[in-house]
Amino acid sequence: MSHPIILSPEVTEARANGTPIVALESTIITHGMPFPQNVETAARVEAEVRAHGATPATIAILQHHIHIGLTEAELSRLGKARNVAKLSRADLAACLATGGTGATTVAATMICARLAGIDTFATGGIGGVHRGAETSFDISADLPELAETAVTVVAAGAKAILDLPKTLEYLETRGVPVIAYGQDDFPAFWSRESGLRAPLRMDTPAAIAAAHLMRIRLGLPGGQLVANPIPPDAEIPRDEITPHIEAALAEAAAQGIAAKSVTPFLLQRIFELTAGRSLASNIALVLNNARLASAIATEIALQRAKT
Ligand code: PSU
Ligand code: MN
Repeated sequence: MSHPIILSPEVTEARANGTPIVALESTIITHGMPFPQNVETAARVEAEVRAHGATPATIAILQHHIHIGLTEAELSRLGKARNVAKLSRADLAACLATGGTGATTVAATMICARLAGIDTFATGGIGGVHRGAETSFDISADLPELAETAVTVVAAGAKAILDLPKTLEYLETRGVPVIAYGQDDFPAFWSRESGLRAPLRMDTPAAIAAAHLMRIRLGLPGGQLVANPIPPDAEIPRDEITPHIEAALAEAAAQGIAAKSVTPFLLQRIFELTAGRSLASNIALVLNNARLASAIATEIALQRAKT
């Protein structure tokens, strides 16, 4: 039986021409940013990938199919729609089977990218181990997915709404390479530094591409997390963002927010509490990740052609 996949015309053409493809997630559009900035940002991220020699493939579930690449109309419909399901590994198949509309998280986007033969994926921040996970057991399905699915994910690290030391410990346990790009410190989304040293550091897209291909040669099933620091001019100082994070976490606890609602609730509250500031930074770092992912995808294609 074949996979229920529909490639956009642009992705079909890229496949035919051998143009490198960069996967993009859709939960950042439906649950990570407010309308209309979500649709504008999605279009700008796609344009950034094209400007750097690769083809964007935003992934979402529409009418029983995994869409690899969305048309402009599909993208803006998704960005405006309400009640779009947030899909991770647990709910991807059920949404496809019932014909619902679904946005893919990092975990589900990795699964779909792998099925479509795409190696590289750019996003903003990944899910991780939540603070208080020792009692709530809230660990994002993004983390075990990185251990299982061979896609290189470029993110700006993880948000400080999470427990970053526990997130790094989990990834180490599951054998996921965490590679800081161009620095030693693991970046913390709005901040270039978290105060935690990343387990690995690489300074070029070529090195990241070579490591990706070597994992495949070794038969190692998982992916790589590339942690790309936010550009300096878009950074928000840690003491500025910390009180807003604390406030959002306290509200989530008071309102008993649980399971898959936790991350969207925190993201939305932090956007509201910081007004435009965090959104502008968020957009800048996603564009920055799209550029790096395009360079990595290009290198993977070049190096693969040589072997
Ligand atoms: N973190 C962000 N921005 C996001 C997300 C996380 O800074 O948009 C989204 C991504 O789609 C990620 C998902 O895969 O939230 C993780 O949700 P959860 O913590 O419920 O696994
Ligand atoms: Mn969770």
